[in-house]
Amino acid sequence: MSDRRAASPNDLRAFWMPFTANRQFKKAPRMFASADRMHYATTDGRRVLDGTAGLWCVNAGHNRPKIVQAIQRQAAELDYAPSFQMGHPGAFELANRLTDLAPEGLTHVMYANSGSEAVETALKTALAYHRARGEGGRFRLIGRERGYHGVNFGGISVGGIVSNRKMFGTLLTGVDHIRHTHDLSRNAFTVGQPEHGAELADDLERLCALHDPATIAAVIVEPMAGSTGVLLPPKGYLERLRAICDRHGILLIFDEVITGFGRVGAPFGAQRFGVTPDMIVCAKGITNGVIPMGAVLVKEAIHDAFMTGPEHLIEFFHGYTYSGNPIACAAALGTLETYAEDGLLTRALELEDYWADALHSLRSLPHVVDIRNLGLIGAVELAPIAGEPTRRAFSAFLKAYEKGYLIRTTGDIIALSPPLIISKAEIDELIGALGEVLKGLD
Ligand code: PXG
Repeated sequence: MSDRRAASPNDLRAFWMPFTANRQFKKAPRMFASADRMHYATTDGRRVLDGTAGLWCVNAGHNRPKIVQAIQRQAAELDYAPSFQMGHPGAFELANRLTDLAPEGLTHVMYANSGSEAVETALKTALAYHRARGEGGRFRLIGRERGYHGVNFGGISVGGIVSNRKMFGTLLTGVDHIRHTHDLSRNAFTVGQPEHGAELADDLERLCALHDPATIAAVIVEPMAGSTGVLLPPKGYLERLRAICDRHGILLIFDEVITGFGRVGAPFGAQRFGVTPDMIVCAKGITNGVIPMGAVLVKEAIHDAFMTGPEHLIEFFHGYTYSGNPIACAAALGTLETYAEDGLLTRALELEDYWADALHSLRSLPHVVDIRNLGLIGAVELAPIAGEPTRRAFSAFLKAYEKGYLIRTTGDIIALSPPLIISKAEIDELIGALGEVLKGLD
């Protein structure tokens, strides 16, 4: 080990950590020093099983040679190339590979550097698409309660997580939200997609009636809401949303930052759920989390609507310094190769029943009010401690970490999303440990 890795940092003040209880963390830091396959190693020399694929992104597990080598090679060969008015082969190659994986009809790719940026890209594309077609009166964007679409202004405006919105003023205008689909009274402890709630899609008709559907540009939803605590689409719900969008000429955007790249047992949630949106937003698993990257996949007609006017003119005034960054593209190509070689884009489906059985075995443990699963995603919802929301789940997170397991919590919901290379024995181990943690909670 190098000194830098072995030494424990002696001053933690300067780094203001994101989405973190900073004061709590800095009193008792949790530091990772290295990672391989299913495990992290901490700076104090312990092994931690990664029950969350980092932050839902390390789908192929850590330290995968194809990805590491692709990055090393690319850095030495072409470290950076401008993406405005210039190109490099990797960006085109990756776009082709992504459209090969995507549902039919999604034929073009724009790059960003995170899920949040990809969301902004999709929302702006929707507005500009309608305007390019002479329907500039479609200016409204519709999201969903409890939706998470990153942390930039467009994303938090269409997003529906109160704590991510309330500090930030007026947000975007012309935004409204349909209801979320979480309904414990009818769907608690369902294995897989819930039976009840397809009719909640009709809430979009309510907003159409309220605003005039001809003013709505796009609806954005996560096909399965991840960050808010794993809310699955009721059977028939996404189909119904698609039909309403079609009826009114509204674009449907799936935010697949979490559901993309094998997490739900298919390359994209769109394929798992059998519903094709007009745009797919993705990030995270696109590079196995190793290098920041996001992307938006769009339908042919959306792209084509911009390809008018004199050919020397820029068609869409949008993009980032790092759009299609060569090292990110190389990482993504190495990632897609790894997924293909290991069959990871469908492995979650193969493991789904085993995973569900293990997870649902926790049903009768203290404080558990619901268990949800799909692909290699799981959630255990706990009853909150009266007057102290989030404390119970956070204490489960800390206890699990002490035992050598990384889990995630949001509110009083524990979310699991292990790398797709997890073995059955490791599933047993992870769920067994979580069971022990739950038994010990106040
Ligand atoms: N859309 C969705 C659906 C997401 O889940 C983003 C957009 C934003 O991506 P970036 O790359 O800008 O963070 C996300 C991110 C968690 C967790 O534990 C989830 C996310 C990020 C961090 C933690 O639920 N989702």
